[in-house]
Amino acid sequence: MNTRHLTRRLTLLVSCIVIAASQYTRTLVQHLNAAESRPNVLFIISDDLNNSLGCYGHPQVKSPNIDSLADRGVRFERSFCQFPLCGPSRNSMLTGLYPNSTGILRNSQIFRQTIPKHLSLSHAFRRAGYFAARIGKLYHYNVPKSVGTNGHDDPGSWELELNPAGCDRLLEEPDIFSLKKDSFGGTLSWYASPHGDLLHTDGMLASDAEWVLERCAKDQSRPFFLAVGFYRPHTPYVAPAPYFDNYPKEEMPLVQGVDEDVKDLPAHALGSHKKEHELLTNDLRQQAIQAYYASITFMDAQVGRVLNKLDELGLAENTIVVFTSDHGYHLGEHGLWQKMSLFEESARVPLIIAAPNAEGNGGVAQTPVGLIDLYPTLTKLCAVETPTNLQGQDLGVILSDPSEAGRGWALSQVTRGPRAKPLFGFTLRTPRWRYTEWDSGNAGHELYDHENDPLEQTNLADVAQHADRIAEFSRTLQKVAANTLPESGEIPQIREGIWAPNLTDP
Ligand SMILES: [Ca+2]
Ligand SMILES: [Ca+2]
Repeated sequence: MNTRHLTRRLTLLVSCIVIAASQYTRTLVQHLNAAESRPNVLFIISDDLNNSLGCYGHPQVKSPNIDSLADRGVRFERSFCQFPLCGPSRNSMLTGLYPNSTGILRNSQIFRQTIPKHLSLSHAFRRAGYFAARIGKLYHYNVPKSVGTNGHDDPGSWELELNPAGCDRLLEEPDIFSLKKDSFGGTLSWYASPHGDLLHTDGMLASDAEWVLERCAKDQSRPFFLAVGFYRPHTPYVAPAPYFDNYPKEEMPLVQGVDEDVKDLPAHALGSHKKEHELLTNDLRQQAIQAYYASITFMDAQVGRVLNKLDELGLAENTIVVFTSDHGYHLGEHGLWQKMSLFEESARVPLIIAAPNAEGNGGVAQTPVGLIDLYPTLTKLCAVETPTNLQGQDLGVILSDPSEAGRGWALSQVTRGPRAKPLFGFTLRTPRWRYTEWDSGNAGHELYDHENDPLEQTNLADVAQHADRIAEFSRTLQKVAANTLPESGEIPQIREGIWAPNLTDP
């Protein structure tokens, strides 16, 4: 090799080193810049809230604060929980796994008993250096009895936990009307309280959130993940009396034609019916709806306080705001009340994501999405390391362009029958159709055409004209449902004695 050749090779080598070094420096700088400008997250969740909100087109319910958040973010028209019950839904949402992979199919359990090493959403943020705080209900609580405690919480998910309890929990239970004496949480129950907003648990939650935000504004050395879990409109529907005045009882809508509607339904579709609901008169139904709507508007006012504080402190421009609910809620449709059905009213939830500077802000996404999608969406938006086994989709592309189709469907499930050997119901929602199977179709199936039947009153599952469509939906549903299982193919079981998170070997 002559000298000229050697010199050329050396020059090339040095050039490569210089280019590589400059690329490394650039990547490092980009990384550091990204770390410095990492957005905060304000995650707001309401309990048992269906889509009775102004921004979802409800003709009566007043929700000005949530509506204005929808105006500045992306509103998901078709968002669905994965299981219409607090505990299973929240565990799924906060782990990014389907209930069949968390093993949490009931209340009063937590994923640390089944898959203790999995990182929860806020735990992932903590590991990336975020300050993660919880105020109120994020994991399951027995409402109202465990309001004011940690409930069935996961301590490893948070650095700070605040559990206020207001007059609705500490003072007013003797005054609450209930369909079932002395039962408030699982039963229709309500009360127009003489006490003002700030004395109620949700008012105190908002005050606590204001206080935490002030602390975060003062010390911006770390970004924050602040989760605020309001209890209303979960039963008992207790709200300050003036909110009831928005909703004259006689103007509350009553569902008609239930006897005719239920004739084409498999028994399990109505399996969430409760005996005490037979005590309802039209007058009581209207009282219940009035109180439910009043509780929504009261909760909305508290959401407004938190959002106003975020603006006032100058934090809004670098904070992603999420607003959602853990599942929907029936107010008499198909004769059903509350949750645990696979109909639209029970499976559907409001979902608004306002990410600063997202190109789709102000838009509406029509494609079906799920609460399971929140985890990968938020971690990606904040460049937080995401566990590889998450089962949802990153909604980032939809936040940029709400007309993006994304995955194109959402899956929800529920159980019926004995706890030891439950029967499963799965439902698949596409932009136009809902298809439901009970026990893989052995215990009935349902098909609804939302283009012509948004109230799901006509079950088309046995209509010959739809036979091919049903066969195709059935194949898809069974494949999608099988994919909700973890790699082992088995639903994780509760392991006795495990509760505390494993913080040292996650
Ligand atoms: Ca709930
Ligand atoms: Ca029907």
